[in-house]
Amino acid sequence: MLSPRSSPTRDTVGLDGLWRFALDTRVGAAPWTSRLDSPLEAPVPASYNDLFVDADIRDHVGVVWYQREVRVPRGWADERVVLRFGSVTHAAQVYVDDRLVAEHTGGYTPFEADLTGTVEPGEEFRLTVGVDNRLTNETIPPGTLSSGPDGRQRQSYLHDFYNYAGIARSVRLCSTPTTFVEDITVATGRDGAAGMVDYRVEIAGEAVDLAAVRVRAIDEAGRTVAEGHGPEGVLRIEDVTLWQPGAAYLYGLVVELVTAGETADSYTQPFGVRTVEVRGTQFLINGEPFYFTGFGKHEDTPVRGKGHDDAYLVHDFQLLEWTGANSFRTSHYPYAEEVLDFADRHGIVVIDETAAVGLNLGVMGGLTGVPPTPTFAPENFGGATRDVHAQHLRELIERDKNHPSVVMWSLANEPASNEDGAREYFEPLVELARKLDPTRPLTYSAVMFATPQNDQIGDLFDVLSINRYYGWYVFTGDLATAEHYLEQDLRGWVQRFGKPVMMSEYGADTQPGLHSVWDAPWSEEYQSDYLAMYHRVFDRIPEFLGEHVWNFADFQTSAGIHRVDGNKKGVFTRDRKPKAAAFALRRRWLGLNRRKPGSGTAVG
Ligand code: GCB
Repeated sequence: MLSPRSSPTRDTVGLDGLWRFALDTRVGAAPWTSRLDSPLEAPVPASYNDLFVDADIRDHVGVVWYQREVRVPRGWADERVVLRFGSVTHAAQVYVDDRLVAEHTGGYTPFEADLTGTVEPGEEFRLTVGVDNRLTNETIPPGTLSSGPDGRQRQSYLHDFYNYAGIARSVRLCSTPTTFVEDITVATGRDGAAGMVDYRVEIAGEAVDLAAVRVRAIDEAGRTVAEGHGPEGVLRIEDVTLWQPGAAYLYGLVVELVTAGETADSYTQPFGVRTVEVRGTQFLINGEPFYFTGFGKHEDTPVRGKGHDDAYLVHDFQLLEWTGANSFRTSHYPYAEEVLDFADRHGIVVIDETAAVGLNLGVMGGLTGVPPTPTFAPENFGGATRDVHAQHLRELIERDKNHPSVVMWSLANEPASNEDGAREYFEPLVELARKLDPTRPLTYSAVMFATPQNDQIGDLFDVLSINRYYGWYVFTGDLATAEHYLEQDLRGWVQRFGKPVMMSEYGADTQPGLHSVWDAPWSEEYQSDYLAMYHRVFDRIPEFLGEHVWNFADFQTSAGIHRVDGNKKGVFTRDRKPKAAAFALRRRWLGLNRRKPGSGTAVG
């Protein structure tokens, strides 16, 4: 699915701002036939949970309504009119006046509604969106609904981050010609000093048979560097400037549809020329070994929840650069498209993760990891869950396939890969991902109950990403014992699978301002010592290819006795102030990046 962009033949109108807002429990189930009768207004993009001083809204389980009027620009006669949502968490029903025009399930991927013929240029229509935050065994991520003694629904889920909901990304009304570029796929390679650009264009609409496709690649100065004809082909860019970690360079693929000698549609797809490959135990970008330094992140800020915010985007990337991070994982769901565009432009490497977090009933068994009932049983996460997971994977790859910053897909976070049924569940998903994108390696993040001895899926993937909390959830405060078991564990993965291993999570909750001369959990010194212990181990393992600390910043969680106003494993606080560990990481990573070629040239 193409990102909405204006072009000589396309316009976009932003619909962000304040929309009328109401809970369905207060206004009923069918407000789209009329004006929403509510005094509340909610901003788009934002999660709605933290906006109001009202526990009923924060803890609401079910549908909320958003509504606003939209005027279609006068000049859009004879155009195709499309409404585009960056994301609605987790399911949406979209009404134009009283007509249902779109439904979508999956809270972190975009969708569109074609309104051509439904709305009139120059006229206003009432746009109403029902937003459902419920998670079940047939949503990704999954969750469980129950009802309390007061008769109200309760939601529980198997991940710790708070289940923020709402219209968290931008909404746009877009025009395209009636014969239009529907999709573009770009894959790049190298031939000596030249860049090879494999492209495929899909077109749709009224006059598809009459339309010819013309493409050209332009460089950052706008100069044409290669040209081609037809819906697919290979362009050759002589003396190509590569997209590199820490040194981004983007070309544009200008795609034009020509009918009867006229440009019917025009769309420019940014792309970077780079290669990605796992060879032996190395991760190669442009043929050079790449060592990941960075974090697992969250889309999480005060008040806005998971709403996209450009100010935090810019600031977070500044802090990544400041710490010497060259990469991050979109834990635990696809992030806003603006984030990936920014990573493309600024040379930050991304591991792009699906929203499949919590496919693991073992976490309910606490530290024993013994599931109360098998995770992959049909009544839990069976074929129906996998179908939804597959659909989500399709939407993710379709959305993000052209981003040079995205170097690997992560299919799930901490699934029960140690349980029977895991292989049957994941094998078809791995096949699907490889079919949809043969160019990028695959990984998943392994939970602590999945060991080198009992994991059932590691051989299906290219990189083993390991989440471990030795020294935190186990051997708390005893870093010497933690160091011993961590090393044994990581070496076990290398030995069994012979694949590259990286740490996709390691971290310790830390209260800023708490200090101690002892190994005292929660103190700033303990977080630094804990990370330093992990780094000693990583540096002893040659097959190791990267370290992503959990987490970049503190983030909000659901209520729980082991969380005090959220998860505090951030190296930065929720409002992005550094804890002591941030300075320690900065010293290590800026030093590492200087020593290891291809690790990105983060600026000191
Ligand atoms: C994990 C999860 C992550 C949690 C983290 C923690 O293993 O992948 O989502 O936030 O542990 O801090 O407990």
